[in-house]
Amino acid sequence: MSVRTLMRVITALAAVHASLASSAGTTAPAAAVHYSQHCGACHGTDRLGGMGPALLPESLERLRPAELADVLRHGRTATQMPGFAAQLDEAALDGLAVWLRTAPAIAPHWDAADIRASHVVYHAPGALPAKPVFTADPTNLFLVVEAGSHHISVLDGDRLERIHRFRTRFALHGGPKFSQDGRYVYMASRDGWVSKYDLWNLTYAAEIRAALNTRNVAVSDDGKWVLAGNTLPGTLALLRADDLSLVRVYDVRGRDGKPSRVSAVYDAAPRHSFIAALKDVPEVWELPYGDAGVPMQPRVIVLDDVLDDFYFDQGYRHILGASRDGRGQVIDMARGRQVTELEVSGMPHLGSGITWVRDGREVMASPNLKQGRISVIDMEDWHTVGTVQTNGPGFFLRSHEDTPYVWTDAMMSPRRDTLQVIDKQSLQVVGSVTPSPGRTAAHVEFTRDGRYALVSLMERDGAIVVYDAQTLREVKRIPMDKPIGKYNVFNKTTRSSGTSH
Ligand code: DHE
Repeated sequence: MSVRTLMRVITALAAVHASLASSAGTTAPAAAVHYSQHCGACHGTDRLGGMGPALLPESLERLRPAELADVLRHGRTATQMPGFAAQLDEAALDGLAVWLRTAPAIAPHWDAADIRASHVVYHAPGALPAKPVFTADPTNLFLVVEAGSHHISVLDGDRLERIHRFRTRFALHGGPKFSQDGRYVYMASRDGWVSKYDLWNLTYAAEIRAALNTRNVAVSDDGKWVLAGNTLPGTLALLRADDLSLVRVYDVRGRDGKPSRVSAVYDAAPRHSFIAALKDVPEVWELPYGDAGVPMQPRVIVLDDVLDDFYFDQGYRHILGASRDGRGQVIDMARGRQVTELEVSGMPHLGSGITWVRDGREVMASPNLKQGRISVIDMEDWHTVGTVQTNGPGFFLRSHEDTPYVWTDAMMSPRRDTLQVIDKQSLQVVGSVTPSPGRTAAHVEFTRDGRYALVSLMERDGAIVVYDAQTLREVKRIPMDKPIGKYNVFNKTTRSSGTSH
């Protein structure tokens, strides 16, 4: 056993001991014992994950209490997670659920040495042939993230058929990011794993655990760098894109030293920089790409307010941001300051914003997480040119240069089974599709020619439902296990204005 492994075991034992000691007189000691008896082998004695995902409060944030209770009792289908209803009584299971949502007495630690120790290179750069092993057009592939059992399906975008399916790390989040030639795709899991997958050879190239909890990754358009934005700990991890080796960890703190989680990282290709949005301090960081071996120093833009959600114009000259109290602002990247306020209401989900040209002017729209309305904003003078009433609050908005329509969902409302189709010029709802009544449908992506729209039926026995983007008629269904997002190589690498980047 190496000194590092020994230290980890001692820390894990100390954590169990501390949680036993700190909670004497409650059910926590029993829960800690149950954890080490039943969970530790797969999820790590330190709760940081192993064969199973990390079980820290941050990792469980998105699981509703009823869902956690169900998983503890009955396990998860199509995974190795068993249920414990036969071994533990109700009180013990409830106690375990509470304990899992409580932060460990000793804060989990993940530094540069931990990151480097997690690094695996499956195929060294240049080791595999630079030629696809399949006949489909590699620029018109779709990647579909199936959250049910943590897989990605690779679809041929011309024949609309699955050509491959592979297992991913637990709970990918954020869009996978492609290299410019479309050969490699970089993915981040909520548990902090960054994976590089070789799409031409259909195999993983490298992986590294950049943090214990991660938001997303961005890839520089020169193909050299990957930046991971993390929430536990609050860091940015800069990786070399060729083998994912760690270059540098930035401890994220405001000017007053206050630590911050990272909301998200973006590649601002036209500016040759990364942009990191911070969650706990009113700052945005810009990190110019450096040459190999030269770490990038952040340029700090100080804001009036912490921004919760962001949209960048196509040239990355402006950031449109919304704060938690619903205030909107436009920040000029060159001047490094707010230039105007933005008229917003409800909670616009600017991260899912898109742009198109209307009456010769560029306009932008985003779904709203709290209201059934979409505001359309002029990108030159920032005034609201129109508001579209929809079925209810939604999460994603999508279009394509070669379609006259914008598609929106209402997945945060009782009408979560229906997507509405809005005319880009008249701003009127002109149609709708309901793939399966009563079942959640959201997230659209178009084929590279804009002819077909692929919709996710986000259920365990779900599907990708393909629609003719002109007639709105269903063309086919491809069964999937809770498909969430889907990503077309061409639309992403050419930065189509109808999709996210
Ligand atoms: Fe996401 C992208 C933030 C919850 C599915 N989500 C993003 C991005 C951000 C973000 C900042 C852009 C990063 C990128 O693309 O690299 N998401 C948040 C949240 O703050 C929120 C509300 C709470 C949280 O716990 O993080 C949240 N997101 C969710 C979900 O519950 C979703 C529906 C299911 C899930 O898997 O977590 C979800 N988010 C997505 C998807 C994208 C995404 C599918 C990529 C969209 C795209 O098409 O590019």
